[in-house]
Amino acid sequence: MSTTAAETTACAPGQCEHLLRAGNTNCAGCGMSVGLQWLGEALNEEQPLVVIPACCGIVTAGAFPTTAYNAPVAASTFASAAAVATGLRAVARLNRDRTPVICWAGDGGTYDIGLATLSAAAERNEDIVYICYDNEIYGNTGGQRSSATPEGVFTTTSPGGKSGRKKDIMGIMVAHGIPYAATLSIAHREDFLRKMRTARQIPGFSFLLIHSPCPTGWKSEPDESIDLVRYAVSCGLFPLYEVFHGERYRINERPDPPTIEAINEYMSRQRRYTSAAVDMEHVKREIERRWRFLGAMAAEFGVAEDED
Ligand SMILES: Cc1ncc(C[n+]2csc(CCOP(=O)(O)OP(=O)(O)O)c2C)c(N)n1
Ligand code: SF4
Repeated sequence: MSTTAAETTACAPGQCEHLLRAGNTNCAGCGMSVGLQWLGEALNEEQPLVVIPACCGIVTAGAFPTTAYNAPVAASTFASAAAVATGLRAVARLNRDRTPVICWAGDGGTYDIGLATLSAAAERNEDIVYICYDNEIYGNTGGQRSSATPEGVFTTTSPGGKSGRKKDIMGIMVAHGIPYAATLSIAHREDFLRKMRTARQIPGFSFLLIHSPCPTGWKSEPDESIDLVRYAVSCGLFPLYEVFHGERYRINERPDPPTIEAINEYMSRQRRYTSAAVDMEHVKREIERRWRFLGAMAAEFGVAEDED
């Protein structure tokens, strides 16, 4: 009997869950490390093909012939991750192989430099899971601002604190009408794993956005990373929700009405926020505006918990 490509790339039993091997170069407290470990767990012994553009995640791979990834990884240019994944998917399809093809990219590669090929792959509804670990800066090159950087954050290229709001990448991806888009937090493990599995199971293009703490860039304590992203969810700054086929919304966690105290609990533990540049009333109004929109969409076009 012939061996399929899927069989030749299958992990040894119990091995694939360790997509990220020990001894990698990620900083202590890096959200990317947790995200990669949970991605491996969610795939449940399926070995993916992973495409990674320039970002901290490709530094993690290390130098040939050693690597911290327990899967084949293709390093792409910043701008081409989704196009390279499209090619890998096409070859796999010729071999009748449903090996998961995953893009793993930072916010610089997603919101900014890779957006054109990301949009094109989403529009063609390629059978790819595109995952953005959003640490809200260009981390790998020392912490420059990206369009994911929140208002008021100090970076090397926004020394007085960034002006202007964080780009709504979820809104952009949802507008493509893709089968699945979702936000994930490493402080919400079950929700995280479920969304990873949903993305894998739904045919066509999925987009996952992980809020990914970066102690080096956020100037926070590594052991506070999980607490920080938990605060971001509970104060309403990072909504946990999913959208099916560009129109059916499900909110996974409803925060209390935002308060300045709750927002401050999140910001004050990170030295990247310049208090002079943060207009807390404005941040609170922005959170309320976002939640009015999400609440209205879920009320009008909601998906029940047991309906996908
Ligand atoms: C076209 C291009 N511009 C700039 C660089 C240099 N560069 C490599 S990684 C990086 C930052 C990536 O930021 P992000 O995608 O947010 O991932 P992170 O480093 O935060 O993990 C930059 C600017 C590059 N490799 N290619
Ligand atoms: S710079 Fe930030 S994103 Fe990059 S490895 Fe360190 S903690 Fe992770």
